[in-house]
This record gives sequence, C-alpha cells and structure tokens, in this order.
Amino acid sequence: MTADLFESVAGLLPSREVMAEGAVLLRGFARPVEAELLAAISEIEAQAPFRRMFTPGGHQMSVAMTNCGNAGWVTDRSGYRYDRIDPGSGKPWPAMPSVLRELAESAAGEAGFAGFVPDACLINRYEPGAKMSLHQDRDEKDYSAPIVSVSLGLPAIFLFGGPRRSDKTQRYRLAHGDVVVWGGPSRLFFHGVAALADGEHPLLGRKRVNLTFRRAR
Ligand code: MD6
Ligand code: FE
Repeated sequence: MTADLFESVAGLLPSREVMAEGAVLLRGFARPVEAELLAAISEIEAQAPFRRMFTPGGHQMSVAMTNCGNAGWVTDRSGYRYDRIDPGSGKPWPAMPSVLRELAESAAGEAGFAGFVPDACLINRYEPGAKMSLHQDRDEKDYSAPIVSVSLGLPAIFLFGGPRRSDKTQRYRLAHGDVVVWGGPSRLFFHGVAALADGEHPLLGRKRVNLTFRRAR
C-alpha cells in the first residue's frame, strides 16, 4: 500500500539528474507525448526522408539525418552549416510541429532556460552499429541558448566530456523519452554517442531517433 503510493507519487515527480553545470537529464520527460512525437516524425520523414550525409572530410556518416524548422543542419564536402533549404528536395525543411516545439520549450523551462524558442530541429536516426564521434556543437550563432535533446527508441550510451577533446568522458544511458537540456557553462563540451547496440523497441523497432532543438540563428 505505502509502496504503491510512493511509486505513483514518484512517477509524477520530474526526475532530474545534473550532468554538469548547465546540463540536466530529465528522465522520461517526453513519454506523455510519445505517440504525437512519433506521428509528427513520420510526417516530416515523408516530406524530407532520412539520409546519410557526408562530412567535409568525405566520410559518409553512419547516422541518417533529416530536419524540421526554419533552419536545418547539413553537412557536405563544403562544410557544416544551417540552411533553410533541404538540399535533397530543393524545398524548405518541413515546419516544426507545435508538439515538438512545445516539448522543447517546456523542457528548457524545467531546466531553467525559460524563453528558449528553437528555430531548428535536427532529427538523427541510429540503426544498430551507428555512432557519433566526439564533437562540439558550434555551428550555432548564439551559444547563450541551450540545446534540448530528446531520445526515442532503443537506448544509447551518451559520452559526455569536457571543454577539451582529450577530457575524460562520462557515460549516460539515454532511454526512450529521456530529455537532456544543455547550455550555459557546458554548452561547448565534447560529446558523442557509442555504437548503438542491437535490440527491439516496442514502438520504434530496431532503431533510436534523437531530436536536437536549437537556436541556430
Ligand atoms: C544524439 N546528440 O544523441 C546526438 N548535441 O544522437 C548530440 O550530438 C547532442 O544530444 C548537443 C546537445 C545534445 C545532444
Ligand atoms: Fe552534438
């Protein structure tokens, strides 16, 4: 009885774990809107399919990407940048659905970044074995805005380092519905994603989808 009561109360409390100054992990924060998120992603994907882009160095990324919002992150032989136009279709990226924008804004508020208004949402799709090497997010104009990251589907090991590439990394398991809000002093910390382990997620199957909301310009 008491244990049941505790569990039902605990389920209502936002769980927050501080990863570093400015970086907060909100476990399960996106779960209440998971069905709406997946429906919105299907619609975006129908207009702007996932594709594996090339880095400026000529390597094809293992992660497949698409975008929604006024600015989409793209990479090709000429470099990394944000562009209003999807190079695949020559048309603007699909608009950011309000369920996505509202989730990002409320997570940012929960983490102390009230007033965050994203103009870009990069959508990453990982299949088993796909990974993202250690990097910094530095293609945005204004580093005072946080980045909100939403994980869906198979769990991944997120590697979170420090201001230098050589800094030791901490490992966080990001599961379906987990949201990381990241800004302030750790905004430019190195981070990456370890090769995705195979598995089967009840809603997404053999994949992980990550949404990152940014203020790009
Ligand atoms: C990913 N995420 O989780 C890759 N970057 O698939 C990122 O590279 C990332 O989650 C900046 C802020 C949050 C992130
Ligand atoms: Fe990143």
